Order: sequence, then structure tokens, then C-alpha cells
Amino acid sequence: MSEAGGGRGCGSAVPQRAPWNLVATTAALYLVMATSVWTAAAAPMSREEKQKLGNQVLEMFDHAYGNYMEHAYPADELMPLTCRGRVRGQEPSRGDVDDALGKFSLTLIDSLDTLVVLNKTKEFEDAVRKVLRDVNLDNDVVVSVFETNIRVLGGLLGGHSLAIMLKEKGEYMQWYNGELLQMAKQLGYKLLPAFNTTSGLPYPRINLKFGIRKPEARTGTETDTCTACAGTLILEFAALSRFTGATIFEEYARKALDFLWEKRQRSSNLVGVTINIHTGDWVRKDSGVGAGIDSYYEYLLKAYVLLGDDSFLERFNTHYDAIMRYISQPPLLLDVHIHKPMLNARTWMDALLAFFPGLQVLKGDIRPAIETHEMLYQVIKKHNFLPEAFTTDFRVHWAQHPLRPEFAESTYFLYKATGDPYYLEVGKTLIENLNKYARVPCGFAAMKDVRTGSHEDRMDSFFLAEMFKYLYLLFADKEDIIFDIEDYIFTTEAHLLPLWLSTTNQSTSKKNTTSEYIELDDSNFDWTCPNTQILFPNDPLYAQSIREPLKNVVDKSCPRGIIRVREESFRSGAKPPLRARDFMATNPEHLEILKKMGAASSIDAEDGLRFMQEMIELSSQQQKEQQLPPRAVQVVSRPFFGRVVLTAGPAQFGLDLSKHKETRGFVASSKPYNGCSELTNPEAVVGKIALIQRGQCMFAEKARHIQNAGAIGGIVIDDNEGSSSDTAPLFQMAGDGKDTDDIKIPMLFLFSKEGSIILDALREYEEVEVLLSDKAKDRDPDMESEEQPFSDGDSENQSTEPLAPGSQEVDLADQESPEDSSLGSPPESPPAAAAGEAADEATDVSPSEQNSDPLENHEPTSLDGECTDLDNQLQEQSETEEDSNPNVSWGNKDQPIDSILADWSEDIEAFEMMEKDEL
Ligand code: DMJ
Repeated sequence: MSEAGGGRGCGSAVPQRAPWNLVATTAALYLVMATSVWTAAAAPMSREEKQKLGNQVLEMFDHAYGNYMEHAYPADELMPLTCRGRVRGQEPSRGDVDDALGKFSLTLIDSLDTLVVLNKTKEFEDAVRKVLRDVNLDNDVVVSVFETNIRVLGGLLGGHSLAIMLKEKGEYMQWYNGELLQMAKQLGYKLLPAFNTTSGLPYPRINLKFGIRKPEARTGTETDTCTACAGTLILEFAALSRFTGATIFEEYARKALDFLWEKRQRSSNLVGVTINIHTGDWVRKDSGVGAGIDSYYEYLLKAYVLLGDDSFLERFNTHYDAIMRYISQPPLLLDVHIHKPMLNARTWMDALLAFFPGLQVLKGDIRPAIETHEMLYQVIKKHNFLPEAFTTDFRVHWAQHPLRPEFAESTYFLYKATGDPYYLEVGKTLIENLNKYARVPCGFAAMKDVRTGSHEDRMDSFFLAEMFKYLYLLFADKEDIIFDIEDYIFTTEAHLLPLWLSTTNQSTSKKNTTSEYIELDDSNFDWTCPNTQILFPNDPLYAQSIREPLKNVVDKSCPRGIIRVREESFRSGAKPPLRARDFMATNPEHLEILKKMGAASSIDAEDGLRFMQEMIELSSQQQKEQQLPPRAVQVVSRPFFGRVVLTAGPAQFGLDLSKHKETRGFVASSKPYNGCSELTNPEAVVGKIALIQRGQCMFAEKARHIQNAGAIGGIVIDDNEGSSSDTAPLFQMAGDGKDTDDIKIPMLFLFSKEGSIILDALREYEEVEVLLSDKAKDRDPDMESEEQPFSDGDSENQSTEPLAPGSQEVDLADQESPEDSSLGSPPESPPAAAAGEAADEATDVSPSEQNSDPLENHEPTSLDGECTDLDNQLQEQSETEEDSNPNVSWGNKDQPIDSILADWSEDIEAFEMMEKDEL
């Protein structure tokens, strides 16, 4: 391929759409031939509507960026609920997530090239000046090498790329002299010590000031890194080398990639999730396309695009073949074991894999891209956002959503490849959901729980770097952007690098690995690029016909869990393997199967291994669910209008908010604030929701005091300053060991940080109205402009207690979405766990204490792909129980899961040894 080939053919950041005349001609033919089908397809979107949506994206960006600049800058990120900057060390640590924060104004740097894409050139110029004036890259702080590379180095390089483009145009940035590139180079040198390992794989973390080795560095003892962490450097490092002529960066990144390639599992051609940076041994041998691996694959293909080096394409194609052979189980993408790739390693998928359809478009494999994208869209339609993890039957596995952009990215690429207006409608839904559920007065807040609609006090920088770029570009026409986007490639953080780098300052070490250099003509790229020439023009209904069978995949699918379970053997009459979720300790047949596992054949051994892994997963999932029974406190009065939703812990007494009820009222502080004696200000709390501080007496005692004073509900606020549901596990407020039936009002618990949001609002606005529920009530974005809180008309009084004006208790039964309303009552809450003996003790309810059985009410055992009515009913019931009542009772079984696992621990060890031996 020609040296410039990297920038041609597949090289453009966005695949070329088919020539319009061809599209139009073929579409016209189909219109005549298949009008009825065509009308079912997405209608084309008018230019006006696209412009309107584009403008909406601009307004949303202004809201996010403006609030960051006004309330957080120069901090790394905005905390949109408390409306201030997140400064590392000043907030409770969130663990690894904080490794992206280096006190270098992360969000500003990550936003630089977004400003230019969104045509905010003046703001870009200001932002660059601020970066040059304020940003210090020499802080004594330990950061992630991966995050610093993709967000900061990538941000500086993207900013530089567009700064020189603007300068050349002659209007803006005329003063610019490569200062961002100088900063990028300085940062590049700071990252290089991380590569000081025998393997050439970088350490995962580095101290910006002290590097790796010095004792002050507080890092350098790690032995493992993720594959994506070591394999997502080549674009930024090669760009840095080629922009500056310092070849060392590209060489280091290539060396790390070469090492990973050598270490691939040779029989499956897959890579694991984590690798030992010294020995090169795989530490985690599961393999997927999501968390931990994702951008390794992305960078192989894009390195080929940017650098025109065939070896990267060969590697990518080899891996891609393995992915499609083992991991892709359309429409699912499921992790497998690298050495036993027919064995699924998980029963759930993570949200990061949503980038993969976009990568498939770049590869030119449109059909599976459409399928997976559609499956993901169905999940989004069900939960408003893509939960961080969801099961193979589309239940929430991990309910958080930090405003990730991957799905928007894939939507953009699919639209560019197919021209199908359906993808514009998808983008419109994303915009609506962001405004409806994530927008808060001071920016956009991550979802803490997509089921309750509660928020987390975080707005990650990638939201500005990626989400707004992809959404804006989705609706933009060529003339809406001040430069040709197709001259650039998107990094994994959506930073733009110019394709002309392919011919500049090439590293002498490896120009091209093909032995013979052959000039290829354009026909060689016909099958490697998104093949719009044969796809869309020949069949305008292509994308729709692939999507259609998947339309109901989420709501109506058979709850089979894992799809591929050695289907051939079942068809031939063999019994399907026992799955952990179906296991019943009282079933003699199941016990017989267990005995056989690991004994007879390798198939039984595989079943045994999988069974035990599923048991472990199920157990930890159940523990997570038992410990996290979230409720929502939604601030509905002005200026919040329901836009701020706080995660709250429930009580084991009082009104059960999970039973389709909610309580709404103004808040008032009780006196004494701890609520441990009769209130001295009953007139202030009567008919209101009383705020009480945690501590000094039992929760139930506080509840009785505020109830006696006439309160209609209570919120206990943690007295432990700085505590937050971001960092501490939620718990249930236990009763006092006596009968608590006399407590009728609902009680919720807020950690200190969430509680201060209510207290601060009360100080500032005097009248603060909240809604206590198990799930945030829908907000109408128009309310803000109309300046009126939730209409009272949609609430129905259900309380047995007298209610004061301005407060109500609401039965939501008739307001639920159809999917919920058809499901009947959720099961009763579990009996209260053993009452706390010490005063004010919270109860973490463990599965064994609950005497619960995770196996009941889960997926039925249908494995034949046929949906029965019973299957569907059970599935719906299971879904409802899990979604609406995370504290669900699992019923009684003879043997708690913990003891089963204990019985099996020796066997688990044996299987692990067996795995090692095989490797
Ligand atoms: C971004 O920082 C990048 O896209 C990265 O590759 C992984 N995902 C986050 C956003 O979700």
C-alpha cells in the first residue's frame, strides 16, 4: 500500500457516505417496489430538524462547559450536584477512577478540540490561552498512564492539530506557535519512565513529578496492567513523534504493542484482560471487547489507518477473526476464556463494548454492527441509559451510568456508513434522555442508578471530549463544520489527529512490515472500508431488515441467558448443562449432576468450572444487590424542578416506598436536630418531611419523634462529615428490635454529602420540596422554562395519615410504564434483619442472614430458543422484582449459597490449578 495509503481509502476518520445520486436512484426504485415496507422505515429527517437538534447539542455543551468553567475550573472536573470543582485529595477517594485526575485542568484540556468541532473558535482561542497560562504538568500526583495519555496528551495534540489548521486558515490563532505541542512533548517525556520494564509494557501509574522509581513517587510496585492500558498509546505517541521528530515515543508504543501481540493466546488469537508487565503472563484470562481490552483493538485498526503500516492491519484482522468466531454471539458480545474460547466467561456485558459497532463500521463489517447496536439501543430504551453492566437477558447488572459516549460514537459511525435516518432518531433519543434525566442546574450528572434515576456528583471529562462531538457531528452537514472532519482520525477519546501524519517523520525502526512494498490502487480498499458502495445504494432497507428481528429482543426475548451452549448436543437429545442460576440444592437430579462434574469427561469438567464461576458471580451479585437497595430523594422545587436526584438508603420500618408509593413534601429541620427527644419545633415540621441528624439514638426512635410532631416523612442525614454514596456502600436503617408497626411515615437515609445538598438548598431557597420514592419521577424539561414545579394534579393521596397542604403521598400504580404496570405487585420486602443491638446501628444485610435463595425467581431453564408464555411471565416477574425492589426476598431454600460455595472451594482451587497446567 502506498505510504500515503494510510490517509486514503479506509483512512478518513469517517467513512464516506455513498454518492447521493446513487442512493436516490436506488431508493426511488425501492419506493416503487416496496412502498409499504419503506413506510415502516425511519422517515428522512428534514434539514431544519437536524439543525434544531444540532443547536440543542450546542446549548447542552454550553451548559456543561459553562458550568465547569464558572464553578470548577481550574479543577480537573465539575461536581455538578454540589456545583464545585473536584480537587483530588479534597474529596473522599473513589479509587482507580481518581487516577485520571492530575491537577492539570483535565476537563479543559479534554474539551479543546470539541470547541472547534462545535464551531466555537473564539472560545477555543480563550481556552488554549488558559491552558498555556494555568496548567502545570509537574504535580506531585500519581496518575494513570492510560488516562493521561488518551485524555491529556490526546487533548493537547488534538488542540494543537486544530490550532495549526485554524492558523493556516488565517483568521484565528494567528499568535499560536506550537505551544500546545511543547506541552504535549513535556508530558510525553514525563510518561516515558513508565516504560522502564523488561517487557516494554508500561507501568499502569506514574507520578507526574517523581516518575516511577524514586521513593517519593509512591508508585512502581505494581505488577499488572490492563491490555487496553498498555495497548492504547500508539496514536498519541506516534503523533507526538511525527509532529516533533522525536521518534522515541512511537518506538516505545510500538514495542508495547509488539509484546502484546507476541503474548496473544496462540490457539485462539485472543488476549486476556490483564497482563503481568514483568513476566508477560496473563493475569486475567478472560477476553472480550469491553472493559480492559476495548481500545487495544481499536488502536490496531486505527494505527493502520493513521500510520499506513500493514502489520497493524494484519494483527487487527487476526484478532477480529477470533472475536467474530468466539466472542460475537449476535447480537451479543460475550467474554470467553482465551484458552477455552468456546467457554463463556461471563453472563453479562459491560457498557464499554458499545464502541465496538463503531469499530466494525471502520472495519467494514456493517451487519453485526447494526445488530449489536440495535440490541444496545433496546437496552437503552428500557433503562434510559446503558447501565455499566447488563445481563444476557438484559437485566441491570451494575446500575451506574457515568454518561459514557460509546453508544453515541457507534450511532454516529453507523449513520455515516448507512445514511439511514433511523440513527438520527436514535441520536435524538439520546439527547432527550440526557436532558430529561441527567441534566441538573449545574451541568450534567452521572447516573448513580439507572433504575431509580438517582445521580452521582460527577461529570467526567470524556463527556465533553466525546459525547458532544459525536452528537453534534451526527446532525451536522459538511458545511456546518469549519474544516473537513474526514482529514482526521478520532482517537479513543475522540481527539482529532490529522491523517497527513502518515507521511511525516516516519520512525526508521518500522516503516512497513511487508517484505515487498507494493503500490496499491484504490480498488484494494473496496472491501476494507465500510462498504457503502455495495451496501446502502443497493438496498436502502438493508439496515432496517437487520434491525427488525431485534426490535423486541430486550422485552420479548426468551430468558436463555447465555446463547451458545453447545447447541448441537442439545439438538441431538443430550441434556443441557446445569446452570448456577437454575440450581436447587434440594433437587436430587441437580446434586447428581454436581457429583459428576469434573469427574467424567472434559465437557463435564467445563460445565463444573463454569458452574462454580457462575455461583461465585451470582453470590457476589446478590450481595451487591442486598447491600444496595437504593431509594431516591428528588428535589422538585425551584430551581431544581426534579432535576437533582439523590441516592438514599431505605428503612426496615415505616412506609415501604417500594410498593408503588411516594411521599412529597417540603423539608424542615427538626429540633433537636438529632431527633432523639420530643421535638421542640413541632409547628415547623408538621405536614413536612423532617430532616434529622444521624446518631445518639436509634433510627426508629427518631422516626417516632418526628411522626409524633406531625411530620409526613423523615430524612436522616449522616453525621459523618464527607461521607457519600459515591464512596460508601448504602445500607438499610434497622429497627430497634421491637415492634415498629406504629411507624407509618417513610424514612430515608442520606450520606452527609447528599444531605448537604438539601441543607444548602434550604439555606439558599428557604422552601425546598422533595419527593421520596423508589424511583425518580419523570421530569419534564419544559418545566424549567415554565418555572413551575411538578403539577400537583398527577398525584393521588394514599396516606392514612392526615396530610398538610403542599404535601402528598402518591400511588404510582397508574403512572407506571406499561412494562411495569402489567406485572402485579412486587413481592413483600424480606422480614427485617436482626434488630441492631447498639443504638443507631445500620444493618448490612448479608444473603445468609436473609436466609435467601438467589436461585428462585431467576431465569427459567428454557434452552431451546422457544419462548413459552410461562417463560415470559417468569422473566417479567424476575425483572420486576429485581428492578423495582432490589431488596427482594429470594424465598427459603435449604442450603444458603455461601455454604454451597464453601463446600466447593477445594474443587474450585483444583480447577484453577488445572487451568494453569493447561497453559
Ligand atoms: C473514554 O475515556 C475513552 O473512550 C476510553 O477509551 C474508554 N472509555 C471512556 C469513556 O467511557
